Amino acid sequence: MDKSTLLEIYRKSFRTRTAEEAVLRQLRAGKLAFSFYPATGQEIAPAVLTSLLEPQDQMVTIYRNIADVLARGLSVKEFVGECVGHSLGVCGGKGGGMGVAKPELGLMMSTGIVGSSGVIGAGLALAAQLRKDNRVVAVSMGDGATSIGSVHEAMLFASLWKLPMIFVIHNNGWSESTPFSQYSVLEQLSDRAKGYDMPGFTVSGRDPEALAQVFSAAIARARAGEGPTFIESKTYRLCGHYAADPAGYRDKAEWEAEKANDPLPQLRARMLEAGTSEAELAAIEAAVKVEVDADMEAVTSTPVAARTNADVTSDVYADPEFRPISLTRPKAEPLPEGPVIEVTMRDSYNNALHTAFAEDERVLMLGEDIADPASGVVGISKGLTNRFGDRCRSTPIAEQAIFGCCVGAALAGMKPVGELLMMDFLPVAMDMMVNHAAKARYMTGGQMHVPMTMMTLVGTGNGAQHSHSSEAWLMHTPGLKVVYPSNPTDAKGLLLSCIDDPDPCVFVHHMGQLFQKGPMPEAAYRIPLGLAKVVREGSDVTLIAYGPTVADAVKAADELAKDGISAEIVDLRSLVPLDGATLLESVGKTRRAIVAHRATEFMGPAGEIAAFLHKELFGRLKAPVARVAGAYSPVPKHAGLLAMHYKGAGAIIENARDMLK
Ligand SMILES: Cc1ncc(C[n+]2csc(CCOP(=O)(O)OP(=O)(O)O)c2C)c(N)n1
Repeated sequence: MDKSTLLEIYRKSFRTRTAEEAVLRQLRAGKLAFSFYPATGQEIAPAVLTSLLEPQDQMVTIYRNIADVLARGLSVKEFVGECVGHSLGVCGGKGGGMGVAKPELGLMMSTGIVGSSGVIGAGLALAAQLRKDNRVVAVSMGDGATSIGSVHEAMLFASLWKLPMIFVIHNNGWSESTPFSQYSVLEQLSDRAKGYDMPGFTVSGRDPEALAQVFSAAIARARAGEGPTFIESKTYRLCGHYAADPAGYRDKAEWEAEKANDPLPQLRARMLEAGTSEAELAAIEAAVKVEVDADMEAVTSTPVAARTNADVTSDVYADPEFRPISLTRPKAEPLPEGPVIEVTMRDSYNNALHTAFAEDERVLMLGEDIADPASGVVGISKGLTNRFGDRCRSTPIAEQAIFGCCVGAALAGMKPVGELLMMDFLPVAMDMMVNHAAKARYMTGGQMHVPMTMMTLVGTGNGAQHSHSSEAWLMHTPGLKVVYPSNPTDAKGLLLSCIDDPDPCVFVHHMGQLFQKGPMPEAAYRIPLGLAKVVREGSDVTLIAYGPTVADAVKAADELAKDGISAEIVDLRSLVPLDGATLLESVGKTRRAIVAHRATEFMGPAGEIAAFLHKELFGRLKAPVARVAGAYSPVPKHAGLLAMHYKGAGAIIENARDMLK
């Protein structure tokens, strides 16, 4: 290694250590307060890695990120400011230390969810591969993280698709307070790579030359399109898990011995032995201390900029004015002129996907069995692979990686669509949707966004684990949008809007509707999210429905008309954002409302809608808002039980008659 490179590695490592010590001093003095995860003893590997990466390369790091982000060039002020939640922080203080990102430096995300850096990095690498932009993605994580499933999913995807990425495992001997020997059956973690046919290396994290050798080879391999490498950098965590951790769980003598063997002074000593002068090192150290002191002084002495109530809810969605229930309707363009064809819901989804793929090269689709000739279990992706190649890919059965890749690819500026075969599998993908897709914009203070779409099917009638409608879980997550169409015209327009949308969207569709036919304009068009549709006008009661319950409402309205009851039907189309304006207009007129959905009634969407109507129309309603929804049970297989689980049109009719008695 040439002298100037080694000096730069020393400078970076020393800078991390100096910043860390300065933070610890301030924490102990009570001048700063935050959860701090020092990387004492782990500074050298990030310094080496970042001196080999190119400016276009990207990194995804974890909560113990100080060494990674400072080595990549983040200022101490930006890092410490963010950790404290200061407005000087790189994300304006919204993310905190676990949310550090600066895309101009290739720092795409830090995550506090152990192991998730792997699948997100795989998505960034997939984008790099599809765009052929000569970019390598390095993901870092701890040794403990290699136990979690998503890391294995990431390794499989990376190896299978030869993604340009590097897994950097900082094995510091501890997973919180659990020593390596108590959770690993392997002596060296790099052996995990064998299971994925990936080169794996274990190297001393205190040896710049050895690290540079494996990192250079891995970077070259990734850039050449040969795929990922797994590198375990062996160190010892010289600090507690967090700053104030007394680490009483570990052997004192062992800890003292490791401290005496601190890699940083030892590197310094070796450099002196090899001919670097004391003056050269002292000059580097003095400059670093001046920089760190100035930045720490800035954080401790600059007042935190005042924030407003509006700042709490900005950076959740692209639109800073976004409200989950909107009182202003978005503007809709008229449907296009030209041929209108009769298609099934399935064909309308397929048509929308073909339109999106043809219009924009950034659109891609991932999911199980979706490539031609299978074209998905229900055929939604038919013809996409034949026409657009591997932008539409079948994946292994690995929902964390499917949606992690969607998050990563979206962070890189792609517009991924991930298919979640059935909504019952949502818990498996939930970390990616809830902790990453939904929170990325907020945690990065609006620097990053995740324009991805999850398409998911409900109601297969195949029992408790293949039929449940869980849209309320998603609606309860700030940062996600949720839509649910009821007919082919809306399905195409809403799906195209989801794919265009700068925020993560979930597009829910129902098995019972898949082969229902209806008209659909052939040309491309969009239907804005947050715009409900009055399907039928009426004066006595408003039936509020979405997806398959719109058909139930129509059936009920036909029956009620025979009794002389005039029902208005509102098809919500979009659940987040919810079109409060249309709801108020309709229910303000009829003064009675019934909300119908197949999701569980308790804590379901209808509860929120009822609360909204009761508050806004207090004193004007002629009856409490009624709900027709799923029973408080899993969805049964037995047809008779199923009919009682969600009672459909019959219950809507009964409630309306009761209200109008
Ligand atoms: C999914 C998840 N589970 C548990 C935790 C709690 N947790 C935070 S750090 C940590 C230990 C991680 O150890 P390791 O991956 O070795 O990284 P290190 O802290 O040593 O850098 C755990 C279990 C978490 N943040 N995320």
